[in-house]
Amino acid sequence: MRFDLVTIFPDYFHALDFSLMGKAQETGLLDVVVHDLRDWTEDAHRTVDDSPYGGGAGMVMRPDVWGRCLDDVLAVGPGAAPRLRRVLAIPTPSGVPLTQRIAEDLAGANQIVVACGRYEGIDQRVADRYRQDEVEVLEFSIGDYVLNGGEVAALVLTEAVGRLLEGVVGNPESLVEESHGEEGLLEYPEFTRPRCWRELDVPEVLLGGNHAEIARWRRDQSLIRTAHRRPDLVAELEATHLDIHDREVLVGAGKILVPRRADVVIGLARSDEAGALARLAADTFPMACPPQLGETDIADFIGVHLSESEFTRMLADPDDHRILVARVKARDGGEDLIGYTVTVLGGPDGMPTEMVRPGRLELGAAYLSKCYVRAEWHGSGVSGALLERAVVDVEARARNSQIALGTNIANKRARTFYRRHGFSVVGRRTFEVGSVANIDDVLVRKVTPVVG
Ligand code: 6GU
Repeated sequence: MRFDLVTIFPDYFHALDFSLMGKAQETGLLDVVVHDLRDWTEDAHRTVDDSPYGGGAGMVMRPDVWGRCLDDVLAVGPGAAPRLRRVLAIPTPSGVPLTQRIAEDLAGANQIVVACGRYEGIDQRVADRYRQDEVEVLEFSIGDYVLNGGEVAALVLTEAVGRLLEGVVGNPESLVEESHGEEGLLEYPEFTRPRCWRELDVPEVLLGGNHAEIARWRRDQSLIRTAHRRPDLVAELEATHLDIHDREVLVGAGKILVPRRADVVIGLARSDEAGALARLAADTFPMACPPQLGETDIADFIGVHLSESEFTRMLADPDDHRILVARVKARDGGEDLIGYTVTVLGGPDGMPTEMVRPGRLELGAAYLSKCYVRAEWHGSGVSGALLERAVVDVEARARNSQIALGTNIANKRARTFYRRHGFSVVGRRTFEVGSVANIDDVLVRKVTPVVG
């Protein structure tokens, strides 16, 4: 591959004599030729620019000087080899954004000529004329900021394309596992020795040899980073490439993709949300009930346990009743509550004593008494994100070593969900809904209190 870099500052490109680009030039994988545009001027002052037609600040580079130069460098016209793939790349802040995809495409060219403009740029007819000469013309930008000239962008293009040529980068594997890979996710963070540096520890999971766990952690980090740093990339993600765990992680980072794209925030319920919580609870509670339960029994339960005044009471006691909600931006600009959890941290009447199973369920366990998401958002990952946030919240309060819950034995969906989140069945309890005594599985998960 041959690069011809045309500039009025040839010294800029000494940078390409170092490191992998320097080695690629020495070994002949890469041929970089730098040209001084002023060699194609014809006046004593070696002038390359003039004032813009139509007025305005700054100077514009003359097409006639560029034309003589590019004719020579591209060897267009009679005698040119037509099968060669030639590209004229023109750096400009108004060009198309340079991407890895474009770099990969350009790596298949035979010759790339980069025309570095200074001042306000190059007369537009230069790009337009060479397009007619069966040269691929690419006006490109390297980001949304303004540089003084195209030289730095030319360096960027040369390195981005050059490193993709076979043999330039020693280990070709390092070309595939990088940010902006096939998946469209940013790379996960990397760590090396020392294990503890300035009181910062390397994440524990990376120190063990559990490769599945490490892969999972790294993917989580990639998803979270991408959501926080590059929402534009999240918008491009293919929902079908994301499993339920991926979706839960993305929800924790503020992004829902399924069933429709939305921004979501999980946080503690506010004291003025008792009414909204009661409505959400009344809408979602019936879904967890077994089919044989009558409507009046369900309505009785909702009236007694899920009333606005019950939520007001719980919200007034945030030390013991932790209520987390998931909020999405509503179409009218407001917010909708789409899911919630209630965790009772304990104290004398915290854990329902009928749930306690000595040796398996501790008296001091936190009790996840509610975890519900509106039916239209099932499969979004919101419930898993809420549950994991509830666990973190329990851990942060450092009062409990377990979290326990009950779910109707007929609710297979719930049992599968809680198992996937590290819960296991330790026994059963009865759970009254209206006049009916139902049988629940009791499930438990260990939590690790955060000390300090
Ligand atoms: Cl390619 N050229 C200049 N002058 N400024 C830029 C740019 C290019 N890309 C971003 N800013």
